[in-house]
Amino acid sequence: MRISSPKLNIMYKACMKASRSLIRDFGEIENLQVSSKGPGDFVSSADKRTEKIIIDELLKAHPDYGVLSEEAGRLNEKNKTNKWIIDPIDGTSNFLNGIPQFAISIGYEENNEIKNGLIYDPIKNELFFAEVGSGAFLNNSRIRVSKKKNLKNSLIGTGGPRGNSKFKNKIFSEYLEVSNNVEIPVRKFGSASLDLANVACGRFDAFWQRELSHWDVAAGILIVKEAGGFVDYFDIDNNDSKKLNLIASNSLVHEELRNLITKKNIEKN
Ligand code: 2AM
Ligand code: CA
Repeated sequence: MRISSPKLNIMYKACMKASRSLIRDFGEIENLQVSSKGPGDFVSSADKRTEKIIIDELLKAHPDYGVLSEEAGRLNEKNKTNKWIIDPIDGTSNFLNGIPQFAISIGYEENNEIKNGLIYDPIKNELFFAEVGSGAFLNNSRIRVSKKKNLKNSLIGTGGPRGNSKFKNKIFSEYLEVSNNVEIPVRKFGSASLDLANVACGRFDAFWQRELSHWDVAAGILIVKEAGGFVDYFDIDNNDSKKLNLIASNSLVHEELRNLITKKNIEKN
């Protein structure tokens, strides 16, 4: 692996240690699915176990750094300068159902700017990573976003809504609008971090999703940008800065996708 940055090295080690336990847990889920008990609580304990390994390793290297993580919330809140942003299992529903599409996502933020990002798919053994200003990589190779020029021929991913979303109608109408303007059906793979990784390496031409959290996308945003892509936000809710509505794509189809999603005749609630 061509990781020369000290920060990425720390993130990589923490991720690899956690992924060994995560892979074991995933194997166990496949067994539990055929048992009468079902996976149930086991999944949330797998989430917590993975998270603990990652946080312990990251804080071993920098005990005073802040942490924002999906299950554990915030740690070391006094430190406003340095922060690890962690999603121990992104794609939890896939994981729970034995579907091999989930990832560990770790971002490092300094003075509110994401400096390093790493997304690891332990099933495909694919490691996506980037350091600001140094390009984006998949395992040993440099990656770039696609060169697709027209949205019509693009392969696009999206996600959501959750059952309790207040924006279900909006989300469905955006989905319809985009679907009516592309030839290849829109994909919903259920792991936002891997969707962003797919944009970064050119498998997807674009991705959009509402109501994402910082830990879902911190690493992915940097990786897409470092791969030459565009990331921006739509319909920003000033009352809820924790929920991100994101568009990520190559720069060539960005405007076209953005226009469709923000079109005036789209359902407003
Ligand atoms: P999770 O698996 O860690 O919960 C599914 O569409 C993808 O979006 C997953 O990466 C999921 O993360 C993430 N996600 C986060 N918040 C979501 C929301 N409010 N609705 C739908 N998906 C959400
Ligand atoms: Ca997530």
